[in-house]
Amino acid sequence: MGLSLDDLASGVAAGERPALARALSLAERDSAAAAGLLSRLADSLGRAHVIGITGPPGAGKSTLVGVMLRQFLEMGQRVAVLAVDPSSPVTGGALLGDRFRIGESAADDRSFIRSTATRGSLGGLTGAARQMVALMDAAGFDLVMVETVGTGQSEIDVAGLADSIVVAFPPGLGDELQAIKAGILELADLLVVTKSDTAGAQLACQALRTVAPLWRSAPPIHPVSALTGDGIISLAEAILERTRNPEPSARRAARAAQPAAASLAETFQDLRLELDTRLPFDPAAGLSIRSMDAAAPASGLQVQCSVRPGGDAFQLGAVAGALMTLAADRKLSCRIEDLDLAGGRMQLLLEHAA
Ligand SMILES: Nc1nc2c(ncn2[C@@H]2O[C@H](COP(=O)(O)OP(=O)(O)OP(=O)(O)O)[C@@H](O)[C@H]2O)c(=O)[nH]1
Ligand SMILES: [Mg+2]
Repeated sequence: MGLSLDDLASGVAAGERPALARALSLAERDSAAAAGLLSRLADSLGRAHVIGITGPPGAGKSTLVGVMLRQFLEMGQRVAVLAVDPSSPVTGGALLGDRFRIGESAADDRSFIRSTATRGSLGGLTGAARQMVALMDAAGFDLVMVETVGTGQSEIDVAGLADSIVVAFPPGLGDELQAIKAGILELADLLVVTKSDTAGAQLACQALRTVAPLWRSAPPIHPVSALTGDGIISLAEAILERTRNPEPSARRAARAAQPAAASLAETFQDLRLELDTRLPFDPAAGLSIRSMDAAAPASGLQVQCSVRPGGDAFQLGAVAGALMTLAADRKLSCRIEDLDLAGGRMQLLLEHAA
């Protein structure tokens, strides 16, 4: 209490844990004050590699984050974790064998775990969560891991925030769910099949391998088990490899760029053309993609997609995924408003990102 923003900023920049904890609470309750704090921390921003971890409820994200935290610490990294709307805590302990345990004191010095509840009802990441990630970055962590549950909008948000996007995919999802998740998969830099110790994990890997080449850059697939530790080291190495690769910051810069002054309708025509050159759609599916109310650009653009009766409705997932990525590249958001796989219809909404 009574600490000035200047004092708080220097505490955060010096990596002092109490200052960081206080700054994070400030971001949760007063975004204007947090913005003032972040403006004082401008010189300390942009150094951390932000890892977004998303995926459907119960995929094993929190468990994975806990295991990865310990693995990264063992690799000499300083790691902060932000769990957004967690339904289970990130502990890193519950499932792990001894070989993944490290001294608690070492973990204390070089790691920081925080949960936050977002106020957004759509499951999107709030400004507060973004500010919290920036504060963790300013505090000098090498890596910031952000866990968000995959409900739709949050993946798009995390995509704009993260340098590496990990999508956790549990074994045992049926065909239908797979198609819905296709939109999420398109955003992935790394696909992880969790719980590789369980039956069905191999099938899930196979299913992903057949789907992945549809995306414009097929992400690598990592089967991992938090229970046995299998695959954890190679996943951690793959992520660290990305921190050494200049592509992520270029991508972040591209995403941070100002949106073009084009109208949504113009941009959609653009997206539509690009989509055709990116995705090898099966002509037999009789795919139609069109925008509805181009006359009212301010309120977002409705996009209707359909396949002909008996056509492969799975293509709708591919369309959604591709449009989401192309939209994100242009600082637009694209989300699924309605999906009727049986009827072969899908409705998307394209908007300027908040
Ligand atoms: N067998 C096995 N079970 C796992 C593994 N990882 C996680 N689980 C179990 O899967 C369940 C869900 O794990 P969580 O880590 O809470 O999943 P989550 O994706 O964070 O879940 P939400 O935050 O609720 O979306 C728990 O019962 C875990 O113990 C694994 O590698 N193997
Ligand atoms: Mg969780």
